[in-house]
Amino acid sequence: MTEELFKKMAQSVLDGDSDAAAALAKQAVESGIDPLEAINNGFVAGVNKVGENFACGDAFLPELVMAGEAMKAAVAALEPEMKKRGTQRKMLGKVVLATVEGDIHEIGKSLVGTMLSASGFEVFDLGVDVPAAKIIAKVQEVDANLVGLSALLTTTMVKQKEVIDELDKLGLRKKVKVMVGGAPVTRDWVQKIEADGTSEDAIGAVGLAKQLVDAA
Ligand code: B1M
Repeated sequence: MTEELFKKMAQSVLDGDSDAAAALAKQAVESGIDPLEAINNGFVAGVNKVGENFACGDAFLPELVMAGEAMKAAVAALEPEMKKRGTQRKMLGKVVLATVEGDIHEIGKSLVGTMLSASGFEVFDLGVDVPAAKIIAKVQEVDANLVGLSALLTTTMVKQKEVIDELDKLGLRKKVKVMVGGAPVTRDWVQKIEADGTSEDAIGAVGLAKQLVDAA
C-alpha cells in the first residue's frame, strides 16, 4: 500500500504534475507516513529519473522545469507536517545564487535554483543583475557554504571573477565554494578565475554542489 503510494509520488514528478504531487503528499500525511520517507522514497525517485532521462536526451527542458516544480509542490505540502514532527529535512547546504551584475538572463539560473532546492539545498536566490557586494553581504548574513553565479554574456562573465576576488579579500574563499555557470562558461574560464567548478546544466549543478559541500 505504502509502496504503491511511493510509486505514484515518483510518477507525479516524472509527469511534472504539481497538483498530483501536492495531493499525494497530503495523502501521505493523512496516512501517517513520515514526510521524510515520502520525500526520499517517493518524490526523489521521480526527480532522479527525470535527471537521468534529461542527461541521455530522453527528456527536455520543459520536463525538467515541471519536475522541479512538482518536487517543490510536494515538499511545500509536506513541510508543515515536518515542522510539527520536529523532523526538519536535512539540509545539504546553503547556497547564495545570482545572475551577475549587468546580466538579466534568469531562466537557467532559476532552473539551477529550483533543482538545488528540490534536492535538499537551502537556496537564497538573489535574482538577476546582482552586484558582487550584495552577493557577499548575503553570504555573510546566512553563513552560506556555496555561491552559485550565472552569466550568459561574454561581457558579464568577468563579474564572476569579481565575486571570487571579493571573497578572497575578506578571507572567506576557503570556507565558501564557488560554482559558476551559463552558456559562455568553459573549463578554461573556471581555472582562470579559480572557481571550484561548473556544470553545463541544472542536474550537473546539483551533483557539483553535493561534491563541493562533501569536500568542504
Ligand atoms: Co540574451 N543573449 N541577450 N536574452 N539570450 C544570449 C545569451 C545570446 C547567446 C544570444 C545570441 O546572440 N545567440 C547572446 C550573448 C552573446 C554573448 O555574450 N556571447 C545574448 C545577448 C547578446 C543578449 C542582449 C545583449 C541582446 C540585446 O539586448 N542586444 C541582451 C542582454 C541583456 C542583459 O543581460 N543585460 C539579452 C537579453 C535577453 C532577453 C531578456 C531577451 C532574454 C532573457 C529572458 C530571461 O532570462 N528572462 C534572452 C534570452 C532568452 C537569450 C537566449 C536566447 C536564451 C537564454 C536561455 O534562457 N536559455 C540566449 C541564447 C542561447 O543561450 N541559446 C541569449 C535557456 C536556459 C535554460 O539555458 O541560461 O544556458 P542557460 O542555462 C543553463 C546552463 O547554461 C546552465 O544550466 C542551465 C540549465 O540547463 N547554467 C548553470 C546556467 N547558469 C548556471 C549556473 C550554475 C551552473 C549551471 O552554477 C551556479
